[in-house]
Amino acid sequence: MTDFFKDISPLAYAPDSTDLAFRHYNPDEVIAGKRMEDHLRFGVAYWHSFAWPGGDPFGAETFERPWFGDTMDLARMKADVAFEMFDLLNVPFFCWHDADIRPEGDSFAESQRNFEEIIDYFGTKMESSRTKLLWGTANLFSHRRFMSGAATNPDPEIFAWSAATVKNCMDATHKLNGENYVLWGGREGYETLLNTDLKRERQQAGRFLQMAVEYKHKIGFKGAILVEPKPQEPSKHQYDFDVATVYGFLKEFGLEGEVQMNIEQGHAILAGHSFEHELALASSLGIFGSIDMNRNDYQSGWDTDQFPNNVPEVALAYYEVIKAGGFTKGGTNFDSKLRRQSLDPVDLIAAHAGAMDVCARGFKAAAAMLEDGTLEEMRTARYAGWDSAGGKALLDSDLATIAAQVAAGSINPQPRSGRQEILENIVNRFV
Ligand code: XUL
Ligand code: CO
Repeated sequence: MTDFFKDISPLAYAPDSTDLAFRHYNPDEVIAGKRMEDHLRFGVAYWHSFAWPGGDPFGAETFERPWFGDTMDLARMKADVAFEMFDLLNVPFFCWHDADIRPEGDSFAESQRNFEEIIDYFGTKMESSRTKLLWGTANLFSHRRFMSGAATNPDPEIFAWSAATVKNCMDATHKLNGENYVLWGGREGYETLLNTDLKRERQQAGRFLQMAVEYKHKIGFKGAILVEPKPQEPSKHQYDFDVATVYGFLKEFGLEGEVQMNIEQGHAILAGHSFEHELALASSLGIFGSIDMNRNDYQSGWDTDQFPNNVPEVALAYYEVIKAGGFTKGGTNFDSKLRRQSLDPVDLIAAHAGAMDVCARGFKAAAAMLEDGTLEEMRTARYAGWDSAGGKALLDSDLATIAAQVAAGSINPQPRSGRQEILENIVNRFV
């Protein structure tokens, strides 16, 4: 045991508590036939909670964690504290990048040794922990070698280094029985077209993703491969812009059916969409996988990775998740970091507990809206014409036949209300 969380006890479900507790998240409560914990499948992001030092463009580290430093002993202490927090929160999953968990070595081989040692340390800790791995991923964006991209780099040696890194991260995810493997291409894009061969870079990215899928099958990894779209930041333009763009990319490289989406709230907003738009689109394309539930600050217009705190927004997102059939291998990962003034261990616990409660409230509202059924009935009624004989025949017809019918006067459309305010009022009854 470390003493990092020494004054904090495991959090309980205590709806009337004014102390550190869950007031809405009750893992065992059954909703729509399933335990809340099994619906929501919460995950802690190792990087923001344990590796991020609290810097911003104007100031460096504000968090002075006792495990900060580049030794293996400190990496093990970080793991000890992380698993202590997973226990306090009773959280079922966590996620990592290779770079979050091990010190960088002087060579690839040394980094790999460090990484494998920590993966084995995780493995031992997981034997006596209830927290499992939601996903692993490779950090192919922080080190300066990746400044011009990983798979899309103009230098083939960086492609090779990245491929080797992904191989090791997939092996480790497989070893720890991870449920998914994620690829987010933060620097798979460009700063200026003046120095960029866009066509070549997209080909490299496509081949790289094919290699990851081939390797998954080679090692018998049963988890899902997930791509996480984001339009920009850190690159000015990123190739995995949004769900629609990634779908086109998967089709181009023959990967539809092999790859699903990890959709992040803040990334959807950066792309000019709502979160629920991205979720609904992925579901309609059959590529919905998992979510990163963290919001941006709407004034700054940047990816601030804050813990969720807006119940109505979260409710609309889970509404789409439930309609998509819910999570199978995916879950709700908090890719969220504290504000840099939130220095204390209790801030870390309160941030997660509050986020879990917000998600629980949103999820319950979403399940109740679906159970009530009015929204779905009104949507179905809006499209009823398409279920009529005439509506069905239309799509099998042709322009000339349709034109003749319209000219004969048998088709005479009348505008009908879209009922948006009434629908919004219905949502408001549940949130
Ligand atoms: C960055 C981001 C990443 C991915 C994993 O915006 O969301 O943390 O989730 O690489
Ligand atoms: Co993310």
